[in-house]
Amino acid sequence: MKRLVYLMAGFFVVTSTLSGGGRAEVSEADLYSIGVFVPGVVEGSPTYEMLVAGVEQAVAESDAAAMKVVEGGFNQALWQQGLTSMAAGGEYDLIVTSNPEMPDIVEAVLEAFPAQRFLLMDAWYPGNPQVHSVMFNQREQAFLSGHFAGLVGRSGMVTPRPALRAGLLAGQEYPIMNEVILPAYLLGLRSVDPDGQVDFRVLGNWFDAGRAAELANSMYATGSHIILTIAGGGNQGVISSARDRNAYVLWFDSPGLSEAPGVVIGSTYVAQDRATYERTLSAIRGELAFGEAEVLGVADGYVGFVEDDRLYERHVEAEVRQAMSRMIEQMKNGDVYLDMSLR
Ligand code: RBF
Repeated sequence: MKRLVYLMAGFFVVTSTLSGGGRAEVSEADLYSIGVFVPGVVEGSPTYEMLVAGVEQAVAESDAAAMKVVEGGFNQALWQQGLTSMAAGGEYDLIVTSNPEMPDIVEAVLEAFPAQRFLLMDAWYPGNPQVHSVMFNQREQAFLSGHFAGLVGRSGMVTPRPALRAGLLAGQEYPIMNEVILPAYLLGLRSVDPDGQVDFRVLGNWFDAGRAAELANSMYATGSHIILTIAGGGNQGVISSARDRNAYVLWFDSPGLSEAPGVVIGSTYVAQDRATYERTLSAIRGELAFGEAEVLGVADGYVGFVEDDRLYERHVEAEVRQAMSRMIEQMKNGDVYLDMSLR
């Protein structure tokens, strides 16, 4: 049984999740204590929802752990302060968080609190004995998205057009977005149409669905048949724009076809929930290798494209699905490999 407590603490909303049952012989002080820092808010953000779910599952499975979720909110200038106060309290055996920018943000916290351990998801931080990090091969993930966008653009699902144009909406610009996701998405599109172009737009935040809808309207009006949306709560604005125009949306990170059946027609996923669950459980058991940085991709089964969904069969032409399966197979068996290192 789970007990959820919502508290307002300064600018943070704090959620405590403690397993209630079967705890009689373990006192609070003996529990392995986990603080989850969400850089943003949980709701509407695919990677953060999976992050919290993964830790919850690990805590539920262990009879010796407790967790608390701290939402850092959308003001990024406050995140380091939020993490510092979590570490300063000395309350947590482990702080779990997720974001490609976290390595820079935790740097000072690591130095100030050398006993504090971190599990950084969706981030790359090798060689620090306080940190275990897990990064997903988003080059593969974005390539699959672009390849699918190209296949759909050349199918009977859209009116024929000379050169393909596919949209990408990002919450903000950051190195992984500009140097990995955007170029790999373009590469995937051009694997189908060598003259394909990506219309890249930036929302400027991770919540404004109204503004996201305006940007999406403009992208569809200027020829994009599909938009890959990576904009947190802004994603809902892209869906409403696509629905009005009978256009298509591509989801990222969590299986998203049921977000808007027939509108969200393709979705990649990263198994952030499973990866977080597994690493957190290892940490609780004292088995997690701190100092290690992992990169997980398609061949490892942690990055993929959703095929086993009836909505996918219903709304995507068989030829597109078959071509997509062939590409996924080539990535699984290593014939197609996209290196995740930054360059
Ligand atoms: N993704 C979300 O879904 N919601 C967010 O609030 C969010 N905030 C982010 C803030 C920063 C500074 C960065 C670099 C990324 C953020 N992301 C957010 C993106 C997310 O962590 C992940 O990188 C993307 O979903 C691509 O996998």
